[in-house]
Amino acid sequence: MEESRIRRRDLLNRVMSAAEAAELIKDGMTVATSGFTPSGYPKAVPLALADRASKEKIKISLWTGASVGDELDGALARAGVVARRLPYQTNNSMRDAINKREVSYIDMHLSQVAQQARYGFLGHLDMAIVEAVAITPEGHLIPSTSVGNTPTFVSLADKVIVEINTSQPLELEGMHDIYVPADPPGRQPIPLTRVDDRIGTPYIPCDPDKIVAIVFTDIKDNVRPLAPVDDISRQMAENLIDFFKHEIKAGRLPANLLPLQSGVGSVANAVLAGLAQSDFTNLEFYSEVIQDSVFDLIDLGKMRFVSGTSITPSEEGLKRFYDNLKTYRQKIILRPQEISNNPEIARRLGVIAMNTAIEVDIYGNVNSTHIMGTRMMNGIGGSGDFSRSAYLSIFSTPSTAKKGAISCIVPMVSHVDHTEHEVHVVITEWGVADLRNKCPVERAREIINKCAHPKYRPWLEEYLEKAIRKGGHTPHNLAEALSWHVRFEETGDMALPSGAGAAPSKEEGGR
Ligand code: 0RQ
Repeated sequence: MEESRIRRRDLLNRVMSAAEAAELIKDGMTVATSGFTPSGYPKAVPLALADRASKEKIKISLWTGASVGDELDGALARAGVVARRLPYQTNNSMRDAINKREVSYIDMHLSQVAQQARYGFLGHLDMAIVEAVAITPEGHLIPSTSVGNTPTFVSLADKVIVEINTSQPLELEGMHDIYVPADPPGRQPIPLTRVDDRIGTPYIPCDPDKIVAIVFTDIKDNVRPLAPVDDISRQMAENLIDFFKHEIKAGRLPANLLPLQSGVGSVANAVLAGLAQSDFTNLEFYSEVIQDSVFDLIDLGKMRFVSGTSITPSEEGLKRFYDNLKTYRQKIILRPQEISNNPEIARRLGVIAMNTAIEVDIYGNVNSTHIMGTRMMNGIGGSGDFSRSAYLSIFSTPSTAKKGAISCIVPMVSHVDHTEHEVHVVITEWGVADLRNKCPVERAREIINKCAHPKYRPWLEEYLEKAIRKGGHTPHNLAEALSWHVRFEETGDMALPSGAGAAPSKEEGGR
């Protein structure tokens, strides 16, 4: 077993227990790990580190690709080990610690993390902890179910701990394509013009002298369940597909669309599930996360090729991926997130970016990160990497949240992640607002009429008409603009204008 996973013999003597490897991490260090959306992150060493923190004080800065599993973010947050964290997370314990400001969180565009680390913007990197399926005879690393920022972390770190995960099949070898661009002023165009182009190596280059510990583990990726596709998500998916058909008819999209990018979460998965029910074929995917519905599209013969940085399935999805690895290997490439999310490539390929909003304002500004403008949910993730460079940038959200008590269409978003300038289309279960070639007031009418829940429309219309009377290119009543959020915080409900009726029930469109 050891020889098939560690093919360089002089490294065999660096095999040790997770507890011994965790001892190599010192108080005050910056530690970067593999892992992207609970896939391919180290598990045994972080758990051992959390255990050690119960006996001695240890604080680290933690960098990852994106979100990682509870063995890493959860265990370390609960043990109070993390002082600073970047660039993205989805873990309850980590989220709590961030919102209590026990952890300083730097919420970053995911494509920019590796280059900012190389530019020296993020400080010195002491240690990289990397999950791998094997080490090559040269000492290079074969990643597992994600690539993320690992190539850059390995090249920058003083030392590397490798976790060989035997639950990750050796057949993953060959699925990765590792390419790291040179930094300015020497940067060249990335030589990728098709979704399935291979431009790099199937391994992560690593100086074997940096490898200070090798730990064996068989802990599986702690993947997240996906909510079943509900009526609201199904309706949003239908609206999206109608919109695509309309664009094809108008000559603005080819019959097999353009390479698709899709965000994380249940809404994004449902939207893709809708494509599986549609007539589209020969689709291509140039995205970061590869969720269950992508496997459906491959199995149905509707997806020609998929490029991403991580396999992000549910538990059943992961089993299905392993069971059909031979087939999926032919159709999927995993790249560093700097390449999967690269704005240069998104614009060259003409990606259709489909991401999810927490709330959208009547002018098209999108909040994807902050609940009520203050509490961090996850982070901007890769959404902005794609939205600003996409051929078409689409944001979807149910029209209401919290069983209808909150309207997701508001006069002014309480935090801005994606501005009105990069949001082309907004979709809710009620319809599609096409914001292209529209001035602010035209956009506002389109969003209110097509996307807001009918019970909130009168109040939004009243807001807009009053604001228009005050004047300006983008009319607002600033004193009133965020009053919905204030009212929700005070009463637990967004109070409606007189005569607008009660907030919608869940059946009527709340989530
Ligand atoms: O709260 O879990 O307490 O019930 O927000 O909302 O409806 O479950 O939606 O799972 O698709 O996540 C934007 C967060 C949506 C996600 C976001 C509450 C709602 C629920 C989650 P509960 P849903 P989803 C690629 C791209 C940014 C990163 C990104 C995200 C919870 O898609 O993190 O796009 N995106 N990356 O009740 C108060 C509102 C609300 C609200 C929803 N208006 N007010 N609460 N909620 N709307 C991937 C990567 O980058 C890795």
